[in-house]
Amino acid sequence: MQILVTGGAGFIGSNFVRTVLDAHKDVHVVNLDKLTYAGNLDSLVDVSADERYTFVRGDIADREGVDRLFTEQKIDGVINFAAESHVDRSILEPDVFVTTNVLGTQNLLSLAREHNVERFVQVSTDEVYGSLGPEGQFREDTPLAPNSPYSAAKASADLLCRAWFKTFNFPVIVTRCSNNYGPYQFPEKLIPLMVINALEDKPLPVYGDGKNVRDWLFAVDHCLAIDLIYREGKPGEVYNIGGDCERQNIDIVKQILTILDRPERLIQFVKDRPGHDRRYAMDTTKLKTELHWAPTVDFEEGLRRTVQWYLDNEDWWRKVMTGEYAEMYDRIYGSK
Ligand code: NAD
Ligand code: TDX
Repeated sequence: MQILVTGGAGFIGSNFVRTVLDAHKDVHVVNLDKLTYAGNLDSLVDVSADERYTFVRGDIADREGVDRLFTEQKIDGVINFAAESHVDRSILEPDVFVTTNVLGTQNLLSLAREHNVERFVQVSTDEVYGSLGPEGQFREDTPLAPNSPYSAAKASADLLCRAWFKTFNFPVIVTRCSNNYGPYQFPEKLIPLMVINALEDKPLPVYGDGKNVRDWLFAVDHCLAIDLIYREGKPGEVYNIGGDCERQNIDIVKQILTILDRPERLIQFVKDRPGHDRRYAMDTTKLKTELHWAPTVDFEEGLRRTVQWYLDNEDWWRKVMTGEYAEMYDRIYGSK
């Protein structure tokens, strides 16, 4: 079986490529990635020589390029991770979020259908449901109410997937996962950004009152869920994935400082993110009861492993924190 993984050089995609090659000896993976600022082949050095792995540089929104790929390679299934993924960037530069997350997904769906691909998993997010108050959880039938340009673009792609199933009977499954953390995450996201700033003795910028809640899942557990859903999920369905692990941002930041033995005076409360969703929490009953999935790494253990990974892999993160990173950092935090 040969699968096309898009965005495989990113955080979750690279964890997925490794997980799937480890788990299934009969699987070949083609990784199509544009290598934006977030794509990094250093995250895949350990699999790059595997004969079951092929890398193709390209854009999911490029019709000719993707058509050529489907013509040259027999692709049985697609797992679409490729996206612009950072909410703060979507507030500053929304256009590319629509181009990649919406038009890119539509291009992939169209060409996958033309080439008779048998399975398509769209990797989506809990953010499409919007924001929760203090009670309740998102279910698969919770109405979509995205609040950021990022989540609006992801929700649009989810709706295109729905249409491809309803109109064309194309076998698409949508997965919606909560916040991931773990090795290889780009240091613009909360956990790696705080770890690296703490290591460098820089201020840790906490938005608003720091009491926004996210539901955290170790990335490999997300990857195992997607692999299971790819194999056993029902076409046309949506599956929530989450860690049953709600934490306030401020508590995570303090936990990181404790692990690193750094002082809390590094914490700096800054201007809130516009449209900042207050709380996310996922009801994962469907995935647990129908496909018997459960997370394997608990948060405290996963956070320790993640912090240790950044301590052990300074070369990896120093390389990605070059010119573009510093410029974007100033644009996001300079105004806060
Ligand atoms: P990431 O930003 O780390 O990686 C994205 C990857 O996609 C990069 O390798 C990038 O080069 C590639 N890419 C971007 N535009 C492309 C294009 N036009 N064509 C081909 N490749 C392109 O993102 P991530 O955190 O690994 O997220 C992966 C997917 O999971 C995304 O679809 C995201 O919406 C979803 N998701 C992420 C989280 C999370 O907490 N990170 C949670 C739920 C869902
Ligand atoms: O500097 C920061 N300070 C801060 O307080 C950053 C970067 C974040 N935050 C807060 C904002 C959020 O409440 O931390 C929380 C997590 O922020 P991010 O890491 O930016 O993630 P989030 O906005 O929750 O979105 C993530 O989870 C869902 C991913 O980036 C998305 O791709 C995914 O779909």
